[in-house]
Amino acid sequence: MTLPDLLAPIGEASATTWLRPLTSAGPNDGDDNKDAGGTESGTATKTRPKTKRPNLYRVLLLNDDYTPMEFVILVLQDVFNKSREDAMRIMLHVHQKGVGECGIYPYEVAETKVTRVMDTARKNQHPLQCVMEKQ
Ligand code: TYC
Repeated sequence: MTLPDLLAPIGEASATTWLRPLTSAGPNDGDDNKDAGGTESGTATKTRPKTKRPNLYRVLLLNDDYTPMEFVILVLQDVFNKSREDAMRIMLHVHQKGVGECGIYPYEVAETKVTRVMDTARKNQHPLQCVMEKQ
């Protein structure tokens, strides 16, 4: 299995994920068909309130044959604030599948976590790789 194959299911989320349903528009019900008194008038069209897609990034850990399992678990606990149990589960997932998600964060948080993983791996002479991808 190649890296692109492994990453494929984690690709772009559909744009429709971010469209609010027309029938539940929130506090302002999004119905522009009312006059000042709230009475229905005009043509039956609805508008979607503007929703901004947050710029979130998925931080992924990649498998290799040399980094000790215990080191990966400690990195997941330290950098990603995982419990020992979650860290073990994620490490084993990466070990078996080749890649796994450590978390989803705004750009600068994700970047800092990737840097911390790569720095600590290099200092300890492990080939562990960590990457981020736009969600
Ligand atoms: N495959 C490594 C081993 O057998 C363990 C490992 C797990 C390495 C996860 C990297 O991201 C990783 N020692």
